[in-house]
Parts: sequence; structure tokens; C-alpha cells
Amino acid sequence: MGAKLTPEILTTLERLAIEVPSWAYGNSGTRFKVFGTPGTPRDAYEKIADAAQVNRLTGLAPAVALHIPWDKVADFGSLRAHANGLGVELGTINSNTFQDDEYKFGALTHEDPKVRRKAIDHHIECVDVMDATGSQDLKIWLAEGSNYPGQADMRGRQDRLSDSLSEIYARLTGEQRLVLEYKFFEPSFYHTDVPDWGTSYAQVAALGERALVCLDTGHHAPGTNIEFIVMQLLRLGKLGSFDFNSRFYADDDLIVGSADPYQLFRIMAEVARGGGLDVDTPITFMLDQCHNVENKILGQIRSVLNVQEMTARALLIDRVALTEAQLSGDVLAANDIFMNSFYTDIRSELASWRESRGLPGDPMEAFRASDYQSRIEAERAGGVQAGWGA
Ligand code: PSV
Ligand code: MN
Repeated sequence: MGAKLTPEILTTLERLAIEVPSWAYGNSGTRFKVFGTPGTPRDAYEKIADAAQVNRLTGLAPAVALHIPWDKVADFGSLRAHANGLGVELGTINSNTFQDDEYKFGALTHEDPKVRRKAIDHHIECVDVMDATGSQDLKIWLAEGSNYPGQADMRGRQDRLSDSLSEIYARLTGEQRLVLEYKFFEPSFYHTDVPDWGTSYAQVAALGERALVCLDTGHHAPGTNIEFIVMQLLRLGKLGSFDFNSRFYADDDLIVGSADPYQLFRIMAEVARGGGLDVDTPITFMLDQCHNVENKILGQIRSVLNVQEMTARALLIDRVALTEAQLSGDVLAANDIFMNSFYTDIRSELASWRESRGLPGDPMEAFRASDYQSRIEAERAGGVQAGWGA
């Protein structure tokens, strides 16, 4: 059998870059228990060192997303130099307005101008960090909303959000962008101030060209047709970034492609269809995951490989034949073309391609065979592990 991955597909795959989140390497858990693990990083520098392993073995993760204040350091210039020395860049800066007492009833939407000021200033500080790190995107996810009908004036909150975002947006310069993430629930359960892509779209559209929507795959109700949202946002020129992960029930932040690889395939098919894999793609691909019970570095390697694999399968779709079948109303032929691409196993071709580029054919195995894990377990023993919120 001939190669299924054509030179054109391989050129597209070569461009695929997936940011990894610093918080995936620190300790994380549930509200029931956070398990410590040997070798867990003690600071942002060590998180970046771990992330660099993922890129070294896969060639897929050239940037590390940071979370402020979790990854706050005295000198972001030196953190950047550290990252560059390990072959990676610093990526998206994630703000945090969900851990201070003042934010109990909101941050960018809060009724009290003093609280809003604090939250806006935090975002401005994040843009200062971006200036030092060279990051392109400021990602805003808001833990704001209410628990009971009547508790809050939803309309007033939306207006205040708009004012706050305008002030943050005005601080951006050059190539910097703002991406607004939506989530339909949690920590508020009655209403969330940015619950869906429509609200995020309405808010960012009012700001300007450099404000876009962030789509976190775990932030939808079960059964949502996420690829439709991908299509629509690309069509509107407003899909700025992905937070990839998998969910079984809620915002489970599990390994992307593990719960429903076919959904990931369908998403990547729409990304490809909408120009999201082109040279000038507007999309920053990122993981937003935690590894509570599995090895964190291997969990991240598995994740970027899953995205690569489903992207490759999505690129197998014969677009000419598919369009023909669609236009002639041949429902089952169209579905066959789509499904055949999904069912095509290209794992060994991908492995050979990796080897041809000087990468290990099996990056999981290569990490297991290396002494990196045992080295960090020895070197980092006795230190205070960085964890979710640390
Ligand atoms: C909380 O749901 C969350 O996972 C959001 O998806 C953010 O992107 C992430 O935390 C980091 O703040
Ligand atoms: Mn997210």
C-alpha cells in the first residue's frame, strides 16, 4: 500500500504547533485530594524544563503557556532566556481573577469600581508580562456569575464586562491579542457571565480586530456540536485559540482525544476546512489539561500526539470527492468519505515521518527510556512542589 500522508499533508503537519500549559506539570487534583508526585517542578523554571522535553521528543510543542500569578518570577526576561535556551518560547499568558477574596462576587463584572480596578490592573500587569516574554495572546477566563435567580443583575454585569475589557484591550500593542474564553458553568451554577461562544463573540466583536474567542473543548454541554462552533467562528474570523482537553462529564481537563477521538477528528476537519491549518492561521492551539493520576510529561506527550494524529486523519479527507458527493445529494457516499478518513490508521506512517525528521518514532517510549524522570525525581526531592494555585 502506498503512503497515505502526501507531501502536502506532511507540510501542513510540520507546521502544527501546540502550546503546553505550565500548570500541567505542577501538582493538581480534585477538591478531594491533590496527590504529590516525585519529580514535580518547584517553580516556573522547572515547569518549563519539563515542557521542553515534550517539544524535544515530539517537535510539536514549541511554546509554554503561563498562568499569572502562579508563574510569577522576579525577572520574566530571564525566564524567557531560560525557555529559549531549552528550545521553546513563552506562549499565552493566562490571567487569574478567581482566587482572591475580593472576587467572591465577580471581578471584571463586579459592582464595586475598586474591585473592578484591581481586576483590570491585574490584566494590565499580564500585558506587562507579555511585553517581557514576547507572548502574543492574553487569555481571559472568568469565574464570574451567580448561583441563584435574582442574585445578580445579569445585564449590568455584561455592561461592566464590556467596559473592563475595553480598558484591557486598549493596553495591547503591536501583535498582541486578547482571547476571551467561555464556559457554561462552574464555579457559578445559575448564570455565568461568559457562558457561550455567542457572548464571547459579542464582547470581542465590540472590542476590535485583535480580540478573539477562545474555545475550550471541555466547556460545552454534553452533545454540543463543537465543530459547528469552530466552523462559525472561523467563518466570522473570530476563532483565536483552542484550549484542548477531554471531558466525560464536566470540565474534566483530561487528555485531549481520550474521551472521544472522533470528536477531535471532526473538530480538526472543520479547522482544516476553515483555513485554521494554513500558514497564516489565526489560531493558537493550546492544551488546557491537568494530570492528576498519570505521569505529567507522558500525559502531555500523549496529548500532542493525539492532536497530531487526528489532524493527520482529518487532512486525509478527499475534499473534491466530498464536495461532489455533497452536491449530488449522495448522503452515504459523503459520510463514507468522511468516516474512511477517520478510520485510516496512519500511526506507523507518522512514526516513520518523525524518524525522518530526527525525532523518535515513538516519543512515549523515548521518554520512558530516557533518564529524565529519574533525574528530576532525584534532583527535586525534598523541595516544595508547585501545584494548582502555587
Ligand atoms: C477553568 O475552567 C480553566 O480550566 C479554564 O479553562 C482556563 O483556561 C484555565 O482554567 C486556566 O485558568
Ligand atoms: Mn481553558
